[in-house]
Amino acid sequence: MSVVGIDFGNLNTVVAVARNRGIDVITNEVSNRSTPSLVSFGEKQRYLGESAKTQEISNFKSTVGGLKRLIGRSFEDPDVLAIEQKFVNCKLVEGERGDVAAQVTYQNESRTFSMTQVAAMFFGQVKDFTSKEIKTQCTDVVLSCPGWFSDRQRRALLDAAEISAALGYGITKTDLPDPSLDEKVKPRTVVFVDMGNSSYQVSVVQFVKGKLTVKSTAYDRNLGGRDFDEVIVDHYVTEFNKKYKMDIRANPKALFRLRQGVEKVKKILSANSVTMLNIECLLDDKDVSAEVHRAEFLEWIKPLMARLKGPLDQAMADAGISTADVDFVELVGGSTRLAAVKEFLGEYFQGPKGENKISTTLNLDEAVARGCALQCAMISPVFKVREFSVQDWNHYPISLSWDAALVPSTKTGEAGVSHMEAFGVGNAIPSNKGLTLARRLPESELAENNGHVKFEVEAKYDAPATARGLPHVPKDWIGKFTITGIKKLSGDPNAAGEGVAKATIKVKARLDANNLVVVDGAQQIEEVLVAEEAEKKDEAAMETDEKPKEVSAAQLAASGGGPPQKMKRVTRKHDLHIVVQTAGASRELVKEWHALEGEMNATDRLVIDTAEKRNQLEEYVYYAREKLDMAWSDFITDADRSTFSTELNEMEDWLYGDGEDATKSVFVEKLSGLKKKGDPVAARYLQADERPRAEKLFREFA
Ligand code: ATP
Ligand code: K
Ligand code: MG
Repeated sequence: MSVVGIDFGNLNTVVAVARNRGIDVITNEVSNRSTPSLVSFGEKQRYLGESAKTQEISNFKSTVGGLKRLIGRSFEDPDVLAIEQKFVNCKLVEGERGDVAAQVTYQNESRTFSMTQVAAMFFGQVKDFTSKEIKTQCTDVVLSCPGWFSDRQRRALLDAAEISAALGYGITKTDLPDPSLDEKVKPRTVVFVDMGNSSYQVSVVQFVKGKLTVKSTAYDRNLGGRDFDEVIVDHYVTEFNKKYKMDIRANPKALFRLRQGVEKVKKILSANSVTMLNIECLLDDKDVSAEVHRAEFLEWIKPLMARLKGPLDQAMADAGISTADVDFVELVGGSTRLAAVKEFLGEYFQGPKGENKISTTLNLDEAVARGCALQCAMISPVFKVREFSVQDWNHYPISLSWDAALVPSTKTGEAGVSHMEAFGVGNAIPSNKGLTLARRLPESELAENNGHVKFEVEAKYDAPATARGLPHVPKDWIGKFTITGIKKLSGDPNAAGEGVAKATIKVKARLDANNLVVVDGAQQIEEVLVAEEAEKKDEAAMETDEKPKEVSAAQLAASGGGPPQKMKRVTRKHDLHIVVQTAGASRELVKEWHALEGEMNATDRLVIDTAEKRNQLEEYVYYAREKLDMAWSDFITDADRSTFSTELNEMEDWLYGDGEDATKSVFVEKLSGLKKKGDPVAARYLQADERPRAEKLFREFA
């Protein structure tokens, strides 16, 4: 059993595992503590993570990045082409279900993969190196997910986790702090500021012993390190055009290389006041260079720096605190290394005596992954974690609605009410919500539907969500829950007097730990007056909810009941069936993608295995040739040696000629053919070599 946290970053992904002695960051197959979030589609195979990074320039248009930004986005989202396409080298197109998809060349064919699929490919690789490192299957996983993600984006992440198979417990969680903070047991107000490659998030968190409560969250989902790079890029595109007469924007590869060069410059400028930007053969074989000063960089980034304050003010206001109430500020994400950002935050939260509240207790690159692993440990049944609970904060208002025409007045609502805010801004996560609704049961509809009718409840984002930064969600739609099996019950008093029967329905809605709306309970409620005797018999047949209540004579008289002492009011209920439709991919589609992923994975493995077998054959050719000349020479006849040697030479020629594209089984067969010749010689040599040693041993022990 393993308990793993994955910080799925737009640029880098970090994995942590919870173990009995604490939480460790896992290194990947090349021993790095973070892995590029990239997938590259090749002629024969896919390259994932680190190996995709090495293909990024040579396989430019078929290397896909921006997975986190693009997963679960609809193609009609205006940000996709206006913002995201700028940072992604492959072509973005509309895929299944209107989702964003990547168009690439894979196995010499043009192929389209949804971002859910591409993310699943990447998660598969993460799962592989993690399983290797922890020496067990990667089973329970918590994936990080920015608080500003919509329901659609969250569901796509979970779908991707499912497609990659082993992430069976794929649960998302907003960024959580490192568990070590819990050691500071006094109630504390901590502000987490996370700025990574693509977005900026602020959360106000209160720690009380054993409990973390998120007080507010605020975001600028389009402000991150890549935007700081872009202002430098803009500057040098213009300058190099003047200086070297080159149109960098017209050449995507050159633009990408400039962006890479500029990112280095940006990092250096956090510690130095001046540095050089040098790129060899940027365009038309021309090298470019420029001296970049921190002062000018600060000037260029002013418009970006001006955007830092808004989310901070908003978070303070939503939490109902002032900066004076903040004990310390924890920085997370690579871009909080920017000197300008750090200084700004220091000043914003500065204490009355000029204290700097910026704390560096966390490893800013690994804190999120560690928090995810901790969260995973908390929800995993087999892992014992010290009492620690987390209460999250709902960022977008969510409402439930139903068809007003079908719902006349109920006990809890007014006539014609068909909409309610179910989970407002700041609502705790997780949390439950009960709804009591009424449904008319027209005889004609009952007759048409075999005595059963249905009732639909829809979940949507409420209008203010957009102002709070909700990414484009088609029709603000979250999900539809169709409650079926509603029938006309015998003694429903609602039926009396209106000419049309009415059913009372109780719906249980909840905001789950993933911030997803779940409707997983619905019951039809019936209140009936029954004679005490009849009720006892009835109880056996039907589940009764409440204890029978004493009913006043007046009430009974009004309802036309019999003698007061003999009657009881009883609530009966029966469970209704719920059909759920969400913004996630359908079961069938997830299955189809899962199967396709399995095939592509098998192809990759075959390609890798084939290369390995080819290598083994090649190595054996060199090994046997060397041995024939030296160690084996006395153990083979001259004639045999010369044929074997010729065969080895021919094999070498074949390897670099026709054998280049041979299959795995051909390599295996050829290797075993050579070994059939070589092994007996090797055996004779070994025997001869060992005899004197054995004799020596024998003498010593005799
Ligand atoms: P996101 O959180 O947006 O999904 P991510 O988690 O992949 O992205 P991080 O790994 O936290 O991002 O940070 C990467 C960003 O940090 C890059 O844009 C990088 O340029 C920037 N960065 C890293 N080191 C420094 C530094 N020393 N100075 C300035 N920026 C830096
Ligand atoms: K990261
Ligand atoms: Mg990040």
